Amino acid sequence: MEEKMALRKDFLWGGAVAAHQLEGGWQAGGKGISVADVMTVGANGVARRITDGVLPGENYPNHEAIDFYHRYKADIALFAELGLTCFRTSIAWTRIFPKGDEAAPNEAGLQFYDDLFDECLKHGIAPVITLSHFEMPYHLVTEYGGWRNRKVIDFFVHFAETVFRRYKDKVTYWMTFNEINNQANYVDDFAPFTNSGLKFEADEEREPVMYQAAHYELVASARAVKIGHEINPDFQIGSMIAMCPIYPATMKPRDIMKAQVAMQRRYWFSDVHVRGHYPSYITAYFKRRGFTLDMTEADKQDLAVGTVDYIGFSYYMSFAVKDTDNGAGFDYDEAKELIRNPYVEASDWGWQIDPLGLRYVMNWFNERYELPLFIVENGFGAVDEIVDGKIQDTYRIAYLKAHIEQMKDAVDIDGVELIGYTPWGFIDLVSAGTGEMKKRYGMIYVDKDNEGNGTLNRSKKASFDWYQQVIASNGEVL
Ligand code: BGP
Repeated sequence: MEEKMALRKDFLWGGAVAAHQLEGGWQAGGKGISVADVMTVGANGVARRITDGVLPGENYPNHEAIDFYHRYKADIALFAELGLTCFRTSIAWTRIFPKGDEAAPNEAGLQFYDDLFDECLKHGIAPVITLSHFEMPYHLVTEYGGWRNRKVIDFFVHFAETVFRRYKDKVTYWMTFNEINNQANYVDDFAPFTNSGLKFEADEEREPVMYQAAHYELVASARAVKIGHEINPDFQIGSMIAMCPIYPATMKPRDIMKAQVAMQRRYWFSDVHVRGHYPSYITAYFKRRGFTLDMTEADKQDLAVGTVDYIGFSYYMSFAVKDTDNGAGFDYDEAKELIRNPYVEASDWGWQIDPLGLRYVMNWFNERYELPLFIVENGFGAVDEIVDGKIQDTYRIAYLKAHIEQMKDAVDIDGVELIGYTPWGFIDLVSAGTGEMKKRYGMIYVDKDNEGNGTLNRSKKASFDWYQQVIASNGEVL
C-alpha cells in the first residue's frame, strides 16, 4: 500500500497580519507617516483614497488599528496559547526610516521590532517577516512619486539591509513585497504600489506606469535578496504572490486560451522572482503594446542573482473568464469577461470560495518552479455576531477546514513540499481593501467597530478552539 506522507514535523502553523493593519501607534516612537496612514475608509463599493491626511471628518482606520503596538505582549501570549509556531507580520518601513530617504535609521523603531521578535521567540514562535506590505513612507510619494522613481530602489534596499543586519539572528523567513502581482489588476493606480494616487482614463495610460513601477520593485526585491543572502546564508527569502487561479468558463478553445493569457498577465511576476529574468511572453506583450521600460544591464544582472528561495502566496478565491471575442485578441477585458463561477459559493464580498482551487494552485506552482511553498494567507472575511457572549464562527471553521484538507492532499497525494500555513487576519484587524473593521477574518475577536468605537478587548471565537486542536495534532484533527 502506498504510504501517505504527513505534514512535516517542523511544519509552521501560524497566523498572518501586516503592520499597518494592526499596529496603530502611527506616530509613536518617531514613526513617520506611511501611505497607509493617509488612506480613507472605502466601503460599499467606494474605493479607499490616498489623501494628504488632513481631510476633516475622515476616518483613518490605520492610525489606531487594533493598537497592537501597545498590546503586543498580551497578544503574543494569546498567540502562544493558540499554539502558533510562527507569526507572519511586516515591518513598517516608517518606523525604521520615517521619511524613507534618511541615511541613519530610527533606533526606537528598530528597538520596537527587537522587542516584538524577542517576545515571539520567548514563546517559541518564529517571526516570518514581510518587508513591504502595501505601504511605504508618504514622503517618498510626495517627493519622488513612489515606485515610479528609480531612486526608490536604493531607499528600499537600504531599509532591507538595515533590518536584515539587525534581525539576522532572530528571523529566518522573509518576503520582500506582499502580493507583488496584485497591482496588475487594478484599473486605477492602486495606492499601495506606485503610491501616486493617479487616476487613469484607460489601460493604455495605466499599464506602462504600472509595469515600470513593478520593474523597479522587482529589481529592489532582487537586490534585497542578494544582500540578505550575503548577510545570513541561512535566510529563506521568498516571493509573495496573490494567487487567484483564472479558469476558462467552458471547454471552448477561445475560453481556454483567454484563461491562459490572463494567467500569464497575473503570474509573470513570480517567473521573474524565481527564474531571474522576464519570461518571453511578457516581453513580447510589452513589444506589441509599444511599452519600453527603463531596464538596464545592471538591473538584469541583479534579477539573475537575487532569486527567491521559496514561493509564499495568498489564496482566497478563484476566478473564471469567458471570452467575448471582442476583437482584442486574447487580451483580457476584466470588466466584461470576468464571470461568476456557478459551481462555487461566494462570501458577502463576492470572493468565490474554492478549496479545491488551493490544491490546484499548489500543483501549478510546484510544476512550474519546483520550490518549497508557503501558504502565507488564506481566510474568510465575514461579519461576525456575538451570541451569548461568544462568536460561533462555524462558517469560518468550515472554510479553513476545507482548505486545510486540500492543502494536505497536495502534500500527501501530489507530493508538494510545503513549509507552513498562516491564515490571514487570525486576530481581527483593519481590512486592506476597504479600511473596515467589520470585515473580519479573526479567530480572536477585537472589540472595535467601523466608526472606531469599542474597548479593543480581545476574546476567543469558536475558531480559536478549533485551530488550537488543528495545530496540536499537526493537522490530523480537523
Ligand atoms: C490580501 C492582503 C492583506 C489582506 C487580505 C484580505 O490581499 O495581503 O493585507 O487584508 O488580502 O483583504 P481585505 O482586507 O481587503 O479583506
